[in-house]
Amino acid sequence: MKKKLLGLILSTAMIATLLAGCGQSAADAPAPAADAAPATEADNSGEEAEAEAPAAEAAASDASGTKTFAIVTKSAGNPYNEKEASGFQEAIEGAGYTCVVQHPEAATPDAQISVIQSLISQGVDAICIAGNDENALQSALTDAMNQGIKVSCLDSKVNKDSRATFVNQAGTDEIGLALMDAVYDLAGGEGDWAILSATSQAANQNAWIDSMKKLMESDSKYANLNLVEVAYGDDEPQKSTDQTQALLQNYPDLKVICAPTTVGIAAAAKVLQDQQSPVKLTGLGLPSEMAEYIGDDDAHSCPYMFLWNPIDVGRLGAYTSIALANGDITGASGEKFTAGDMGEYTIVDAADGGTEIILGPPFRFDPSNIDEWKDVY
Ligand code: RAM
Repeated sequence: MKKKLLGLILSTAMIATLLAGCGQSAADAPAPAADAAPATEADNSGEEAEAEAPAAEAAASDASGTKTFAIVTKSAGNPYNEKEASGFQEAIEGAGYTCVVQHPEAATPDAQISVIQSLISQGVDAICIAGNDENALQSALTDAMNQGIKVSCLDSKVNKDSRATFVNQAGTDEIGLALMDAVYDLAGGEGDWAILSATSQAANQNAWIDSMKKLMESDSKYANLNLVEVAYGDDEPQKSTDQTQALLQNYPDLKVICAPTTVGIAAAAKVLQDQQSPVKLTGLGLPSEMAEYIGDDDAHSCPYMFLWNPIDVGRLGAYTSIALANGDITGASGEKFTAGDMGEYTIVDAADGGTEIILGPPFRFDPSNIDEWKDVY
């Protein structure tokens, strides 16, 4: 039953990926797949993740020599992570290898450390991880690398000593600028605004927030904007809802909330729209979850938002893992490799002294294109 469900998810993800393509241009977007609905909660459960492990364990020790590639997401129950994993799995299995998908129970480093330890004992060939903390996984990932496992990260980076390279969804400052300008626009250039983030240790959200803060300090254009609080919803829907309500209560002059997390923005969108709040919302959201909240009028809470294709983040993570495990790349800056049908990518220097591979620019979703994308991812 689970296999059937997984098959269905994979085939819809594959259709969606083919339709969405690696490019992010809405102009090029063909009609979206009607059945590419987001995965259900049940599909994301930790139980599902655990159910994957024994099969992979068998495959990892398979004398046929088939390589086994693991993806470790931030946590179970997050449709973004599910889509990322589906792209990874599609590319790994499409290349004839074995895939292990692990969604830790919570978005914490501790939950990831036990998953990493179990993958080391299974003898997987590569681990691609979305880090729940930049530094706390170093010891576990170093153990993995010492066992010959190729370690890379995607979505949310671990520090440069804990990885060969990092598959970054888009340039960090590019995302920071897009979000900052959206806040500026929606606030009318001045007034109180707040951030609703994921966990306080999430490297990706923290990097985007730092980038926004630096822009506010360095560019007088943003001088009249007042960031009142960075709240943390921990990528949990209920906590994100509670934090949004607290922001509305504590800051009566609040004009804009920016949520650089798909879980946070969906929760905030519902609170604002249900309350018919005049506070406007922007950030990073999944079109499938945000379509009902995107609109220019008072009845909608989010005029526009940004994202990239999470399925493609997973696919690029998979092709990077394969190239590392096959010795085609080491993760050094300047190396090039072919990421299957996604084409050639070049590894570049990252700001933290390590390296990264950038998928592409962030894409803006608004009333003009949201219907095209809501069934894709
Ligand atoms: C959430 C996660 C993920 C991030 C997206 C934008 O789903 O925190 O790491 O990339 O939002």
